[in-house]
Amino acid sequence: MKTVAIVGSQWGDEGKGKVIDFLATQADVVIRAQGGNNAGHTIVVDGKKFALRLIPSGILNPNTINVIGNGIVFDPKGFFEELEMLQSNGIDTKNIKISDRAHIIFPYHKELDGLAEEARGDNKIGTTKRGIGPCYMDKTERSGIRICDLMDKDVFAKKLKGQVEAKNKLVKGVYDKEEDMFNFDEIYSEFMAYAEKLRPFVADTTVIVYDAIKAGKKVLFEGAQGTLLDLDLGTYPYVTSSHPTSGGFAVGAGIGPNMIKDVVGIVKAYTTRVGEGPFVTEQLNEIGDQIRIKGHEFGTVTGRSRRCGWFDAVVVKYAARTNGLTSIAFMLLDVLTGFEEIQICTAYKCGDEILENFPASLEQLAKCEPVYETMPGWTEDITKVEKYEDLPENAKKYITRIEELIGVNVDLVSVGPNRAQTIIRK
Ligand code: 2SA
Ligand code: MG
Repeated sequence: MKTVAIVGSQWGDEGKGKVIDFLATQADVVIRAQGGNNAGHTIVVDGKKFALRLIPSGILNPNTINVIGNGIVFDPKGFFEELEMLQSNGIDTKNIKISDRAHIIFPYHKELDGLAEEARGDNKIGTTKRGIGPCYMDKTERSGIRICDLMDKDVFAKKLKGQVEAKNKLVKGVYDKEEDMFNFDEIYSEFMAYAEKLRPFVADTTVIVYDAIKAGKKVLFEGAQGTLLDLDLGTYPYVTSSHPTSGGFAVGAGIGPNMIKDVVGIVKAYTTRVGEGPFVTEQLNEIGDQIRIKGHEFGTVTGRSRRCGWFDAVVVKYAARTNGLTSIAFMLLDVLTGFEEIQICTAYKCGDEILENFPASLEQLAKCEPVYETMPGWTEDITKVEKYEDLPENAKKYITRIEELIGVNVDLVSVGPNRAQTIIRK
């Protein structure tokens, strides 16, 4: 391992946490470069569970530097809740570095996230309501407030005043609120208290990441969400507002793309998604229910039950191409144990047309039917298998077929939630 990026290759929740946890124990630096506390994974150490949302997964290793990069939208309230949770469990949290360029999530972003969702009605995106979209809106609109602004109380007061006024006008003008919803003094004093506590963590993280890579350190980019939730490449508008793809990690950490050597795609043995939007291989039947129950397919942040379906090779091929995947970690294979037959979607049938590549238009995607290839299933318990050769023949056939379809090697297979339930192939 040198410089490795971990990306979700589907709609998130592919099991990135397990691979990241595994690699984070060896990493010198772990970086989060996009999104915010809309991400979430649970890491288990010595039987103890830690639910992380914003703080990088290297935090459980006292010598690892944990970077919250410039591409992050930073919620100080969420950050301190997580920090206190870790500290009360005796975890050393001094090695956290927060980019002075990261944008800050304010209470009005969270309110606006909820109001926008309500206004969308039947077209709602199904956001996590963490204020992610509205904060990135301010960033791209160039009115956002960054950590470096918060470090200077006069600059901060001026910018915040402007934003509170603008947001009050917005809720009255667009959302028909009769009164102001946001109060400058309240927000100012809450955030000034955060400012002093944040100061020791704040740094130009682009230098830290660059120097670490130049020095040959082991650097891990911890992706959140997944390729199909990417603002540019995902199922727009049912996407998140950041770039959870390998290109996004370079920008979000402030380094050149050629500094990221390996890109590991985390791929679930089937497909899930939370939130709205077309999903070609979705199984709204007992198959979907069986996958959901066996795979515990409920969100770690919002607890929402996930939509489940068969493996979609069109999606993963797209992820392999757009991320430049160099390797695949194949997760949750054990969840498929017991199905007599397993389907792989190899293409989409859209009217008379066969699509090999994932389409841009959701209207077209909604009309697509899956073209399935049927593979024989297996019944053997695979949760204790340690060597690839010892997997049932049909499980190996399933993996080989997926490698052929995607054109990337499966180097890791996960057969259960624990660290030991991981088969490394090379
Ligand atoms: P938002 O809140 O603006 O980012 O929501 C926009 C869409 O993106 C989806 N979304 C996610 N989908 C799956 N996993 C997510 N994060 C955690 C993770 C979730 C979890 O990385 O594992 O386990 O609870 C995530 N974050 C955002 C969201 O559903 C909307 O469709
Ligand atoms: Mg998750």
